[in-house]
Amino acid sequence: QKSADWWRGAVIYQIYPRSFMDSNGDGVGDLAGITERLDHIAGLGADAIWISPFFTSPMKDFGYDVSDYCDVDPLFGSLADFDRLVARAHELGLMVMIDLVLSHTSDKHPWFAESRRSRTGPKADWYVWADPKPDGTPPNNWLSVFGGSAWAWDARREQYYLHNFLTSQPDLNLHHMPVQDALLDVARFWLARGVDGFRLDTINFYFADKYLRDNPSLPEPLRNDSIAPKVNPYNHQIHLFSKNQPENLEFLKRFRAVLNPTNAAAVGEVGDAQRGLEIMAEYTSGGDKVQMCYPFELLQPKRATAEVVGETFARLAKTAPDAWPCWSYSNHDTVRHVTRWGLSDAGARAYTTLLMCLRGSVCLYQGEELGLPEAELAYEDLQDPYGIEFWPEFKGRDGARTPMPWAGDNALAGFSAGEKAWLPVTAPHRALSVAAEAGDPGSMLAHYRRALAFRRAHPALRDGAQEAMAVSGDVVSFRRARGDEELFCAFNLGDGPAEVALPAGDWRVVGTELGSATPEGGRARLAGWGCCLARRV
Ligand code: TEU
Repeated sequence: QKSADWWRGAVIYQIYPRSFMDSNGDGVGDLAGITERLDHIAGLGADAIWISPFFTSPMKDFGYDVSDYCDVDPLFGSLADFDRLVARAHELGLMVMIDLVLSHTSDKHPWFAESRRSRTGPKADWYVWADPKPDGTPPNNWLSVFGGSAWAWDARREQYYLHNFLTSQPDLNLHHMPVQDALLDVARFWLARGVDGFRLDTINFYFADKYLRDNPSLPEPLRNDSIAPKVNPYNHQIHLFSKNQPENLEFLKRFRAVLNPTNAAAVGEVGDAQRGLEIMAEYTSGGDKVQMCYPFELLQPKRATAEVVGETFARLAKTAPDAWPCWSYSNHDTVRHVTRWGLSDAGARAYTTLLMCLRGSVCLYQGEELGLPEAELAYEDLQDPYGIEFWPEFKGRDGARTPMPWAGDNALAGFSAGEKAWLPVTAPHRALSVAAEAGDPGSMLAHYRRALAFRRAHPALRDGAQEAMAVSGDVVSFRRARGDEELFCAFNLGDGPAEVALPAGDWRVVGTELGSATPEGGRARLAGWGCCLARRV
C-alpha cells in the first residue's frame, strides 16, 4: 500500500502517447512503446508518469474526446498492454496516473448517441440540452474555448447542446446524478486495474450554471489574451456561468471518497486566466476533495521572471496558503518553454533547477529533459483543429506534440520503424535525441538527471515549508525547511551577473553539480543564470 502522501512533491513525467514510442510501425505511439521506454523515465529520476488519454476515441481532439472510458483505443493497444505497462512501471518504482476527461465525451460516445435520440429517453438528461431563443439562436452567449458559440444545434432533438470545447465534445450534465455515478464507476474501473492516480482534465468545467445565465463580457483593460490565442473572442468574456460552479465541490468529495481506499491521488487541471489560484484553493480545501491542482501560472507566454515567480508565490500564500500546486512549464497544449520564453541553454538549465526547488509537485513534459524547442511545422503538417481554426495568428498545439527523438540516425529518430509518423520529427529535434545526450555529462538530459537527484536527496525540497520569496532585480531567493534540514535557494533569472546575501548564520554550499556558487562572507556572486544552493550548518 502506498503512503497517503506519495504525490506530495512528486516529479510526474507527462507522456503524450501518440508521440512517445511507436512499437508497431504505424507512425503513432502506443502503450507497448511506452512500456519499452519506461527505463528512460525511471533513469531520469521521476516518481510517477501521467499518460494523456489512450481510451477509445474518434481522435477529433486526439483522445480528449472519449467514446469508451473503459477500453484502450486499438491505435494504442489493448487492456492487456495497459496491464503490462502498469506492472513494468511499478517494478521500476513509478506511480501511474492516467488522464480522465470527465467534463465532456466524444459525440460518438453511446451515451450521447442515446441522449440525442429523444427528449424523453433514459439518457435524455445526460448532456446539457437547451431550447433555442424564440428567434432560433443559441440559448445564451457562452463561447467555446476552441472558437465560436459553445452551443451546437441538433436537428433531431431540435435543441442545442453545450460544448465548451469542440462541437464533437458535448459537455456531460453532472447535475444529473446518474452521470456522476457513471463517472465514479470509471475511476473505480481504473483503480481496480492498479492505477495510482488521475490527472483530471478541465476539472473546472464539470458544471455549468443550471439557469444558463449569460456570461458578462470582460472590459478591455482586464483582458488576458495570453492563454489562448489573441484572435479568440473566448478571452473577452468572464466565464462566470459556463464553468466552475459551486456544485463541483460536492462532486469532488464523492470523487475523493473513491480515491481514499487505495491512497490514490488526483491533480485537477485548472485553466483559468482570472481565478486559477482561488479555484485551486477551493478544490483542494478540507482534505476531502482533490489533493492537487495544476494551475497555469508558469505556463504563460510571458517568461516567469524573478518578479513573476515572486509575485505568483506571494499571491499563492495569500489566496491558497494550504493548497499544494503541481507546477509545469510545458505540456501538450503550450509552446515548449525553451521557445516560448526564448531561453538559452543556460537559461533552460536555471529554470529546471528552480523548478526542482519550488514548493509543490512538478510535471515534466516529455522531451523537455532533452531541451527540445517547439517544432516548426508547415500548415500542411497541422493536425490540431484548434491550430487549423486560428492559423496563422495561432499555430496550434502540434509543435509541442511531435514524436520523441530517441536516436538521431533515421528520419523518425528511432520513434517508429515505419515510413511516416503522424507528425514529422524535425532536424533540430533529431540532433537532441536521447541517444545523443545520454552519454554526455554536459547534456541537458544529464542536467535534468542531476537536478531530479538533487531534489530527491533533500527532503526539504520535496515537501518542506517554503518561506516568502525575496526578489531583487533578476534574483529570486527563498528558504525551504523540513526537520533539521534548512536550504537556501537563490536563482539569477537573467543574463547579467548578480549578487545575493544569505540569511544570517552559517551556510555550506550544496548542489555544486548544478553549478551552485560558493558563498563567501554571507554573500554569493551569481553569474548570469547562476544559482546558489546552500544548507544551514
Ligand atoms: O485543456 C484544457 C484547456 O484547453 C483549457 O484549460 C484552456 O487552455 C483554457 O481554458 C483557456 O482559457 C485540456 C487538454 O489538456 C486539451 O488537450 C484538450 O483539448 C482540452 O482539455 C479539451 O479536452
